[in-house]
Amino acid sequence: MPPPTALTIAGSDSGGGAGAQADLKTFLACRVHGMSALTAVTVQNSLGVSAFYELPPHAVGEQIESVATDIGVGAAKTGMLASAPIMAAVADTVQRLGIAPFVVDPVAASQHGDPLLQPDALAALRDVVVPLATLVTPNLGEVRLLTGIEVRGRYDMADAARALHDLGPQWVLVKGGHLPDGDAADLLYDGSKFREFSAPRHVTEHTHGSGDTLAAAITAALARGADVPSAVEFGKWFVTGAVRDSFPLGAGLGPVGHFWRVEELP
Ligand code: PXL
Repeated sequence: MPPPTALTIAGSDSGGGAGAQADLKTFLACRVHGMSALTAVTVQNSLGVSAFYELPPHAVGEQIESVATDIGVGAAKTGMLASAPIMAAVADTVQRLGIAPFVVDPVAASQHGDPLLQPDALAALRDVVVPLATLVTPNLGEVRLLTGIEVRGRYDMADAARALHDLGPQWVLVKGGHLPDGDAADLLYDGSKFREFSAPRHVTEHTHGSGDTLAAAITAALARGADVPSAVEFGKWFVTGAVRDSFPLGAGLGPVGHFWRVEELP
């Protein structure tokens, strides 16, 4: 029996810790066959992103169409989408081919704060891509960019989730990991019910790729047939282990460890 399949629509991280590389490593560790439609290539190491080069929007759409019409896509996720024209191509292709479940990680900047979106692309992310999502997974910086809401504590997270849900996705996961203290708590909302997912916080600066890894693990679980709350629970468990297993690399920020569920070799 072939494994379930998952597709990432994302940018390449030459350092291997985030982006499409993190997604594919996560898919492997979660035992799904990973596929990729690259949107852009970043020039990046542990010190940051020094440049990125976009693919033509039609090339992004063609990659998605090629794998969806032959191999099939059990679930898909987006990461760095780079520009409004690429977002339009992704939205058009995903809608036309009925690709679902569709997880949108609304990536706007790297862990170092380097922008991963053209300045005019935020409106397209909010108006064209987020409304198609089965689940959207913003961190608190992305919440502010998408809704204008500044989350300062747990109580603001519910308001933020409501505002995000009003943009049109089926489910919203507001990630509270950037709040200053307490456990790393995320809030899931489907327009009627809130559910909190909490995990002990591991203090490390080596968290490059943690958001991508969470969204990819959720996508893998959806590809394996889980419903959204179970997939989020699985994703939270997977990324918590990966953050615990993160490691230093280069002179800057190291990545989360995708090996932690992979068995030792003889
Ligand atoms: O972690 C967000 C992210 C997504 N995609 C690419 C990235 C990063 C962060 O650096 O480089 C390609």
